[in-house]
Amino acid sequence: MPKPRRLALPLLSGLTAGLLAVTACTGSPPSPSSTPSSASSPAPSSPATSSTSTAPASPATPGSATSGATTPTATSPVEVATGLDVPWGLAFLPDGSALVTLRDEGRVLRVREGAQPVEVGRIDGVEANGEGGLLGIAVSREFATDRRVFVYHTTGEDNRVARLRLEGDRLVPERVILSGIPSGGIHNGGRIKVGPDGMLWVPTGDASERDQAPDPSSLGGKILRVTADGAPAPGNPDPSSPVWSRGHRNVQGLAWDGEQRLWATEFGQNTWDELNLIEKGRDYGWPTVEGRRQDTAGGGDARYTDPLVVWSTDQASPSGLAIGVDGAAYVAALMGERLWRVPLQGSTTGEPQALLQGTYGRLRTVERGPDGRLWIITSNTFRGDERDGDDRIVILPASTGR
Ligand SMILES: [Ca+2]
Repeated sequence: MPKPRRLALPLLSGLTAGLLAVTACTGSPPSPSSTPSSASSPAPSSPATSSTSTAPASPATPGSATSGATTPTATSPVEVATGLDVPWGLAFLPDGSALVTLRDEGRVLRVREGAQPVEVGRIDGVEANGEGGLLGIAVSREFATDRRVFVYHTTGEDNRVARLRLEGDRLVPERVILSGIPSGGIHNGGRIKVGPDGMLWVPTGDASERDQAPDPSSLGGKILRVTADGAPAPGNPDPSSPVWSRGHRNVQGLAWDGEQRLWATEFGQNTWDELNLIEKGRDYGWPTVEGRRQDTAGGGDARYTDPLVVWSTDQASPSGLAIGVDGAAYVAALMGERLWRVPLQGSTTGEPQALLQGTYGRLRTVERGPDGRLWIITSNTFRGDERDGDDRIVILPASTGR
């Protein structure tokens, strides 16, 4: 278990500033590959890539993160929090601040650019265990009136989703809305999001019991879609079930593009990580298929839906996912220690590009803020090469993702 840590001041030393250079991998990516139909498609021109590769970040100076002087047009990354122990989920409030979960401590912080993070609550019943603990967090689309916040967490017996209310800077529990999601030391899913339809989307993992993924009666290895009360959402494939899609191993990234298509990242086992386009009622293949059907012995069954992009697991381990203002998918890679940018062209994908390689280490989370800038969370305090100031939350320059 990671050692207990305390929240620290934003750390903006020269050493840290040296780590802030935003780099883009301009060489040919060695292993990610798109579907045959899209592999030959040229990537759209990418101001984000060209600008980040040619305009290294200027060194941050003490006080810059707390002065509030940084504007959305800034060309430098901004550290908004450092010294966090396994920060995991991040969801924005209407005022542009973010709620952030700490997996092992079971705490929720409110993080604002230009201010110190403050604790807004601890979640009852969290039992951190391996990859389990307090994971995803989501904010109601009607937050201005209902003040609702949802969290996904591991207990001693399951994973579950709880609903709370944020009153001022205090989280007040309401109730558990969904329970009985299989849990384990690994493969807990958990990156909940409120969709454009206002429903709560809940990606789960197989909790290392792979046969749960295709089983429609299990909540493991699924993407679930429920109401704010945890009931199966209207329009689900089976009106009596929360299951939207199945055959997933461990989904930890969900995001919708501008046409409201749902994309999801998924951890493979030993060979292929995935970016999937999620469609209602589909089976995404696990455990019969890892990656694409053509790459899996005996996996050619047309019942299974292939991913649009696959990476070798050491290049990705894709956790968070966001769609940038530029319409591209941004994937936070843990083992791959980089931010992947995947151009999206309708329902097909262009060639992935690696950003931030060698900059921050393992990346757990990426989310698009209300002003369009991308926020990332590092994850070096868990299975990583921990460096001074880890783990940190960084807002990338406005040019990244545009
Ligand atoms: Ca799959």
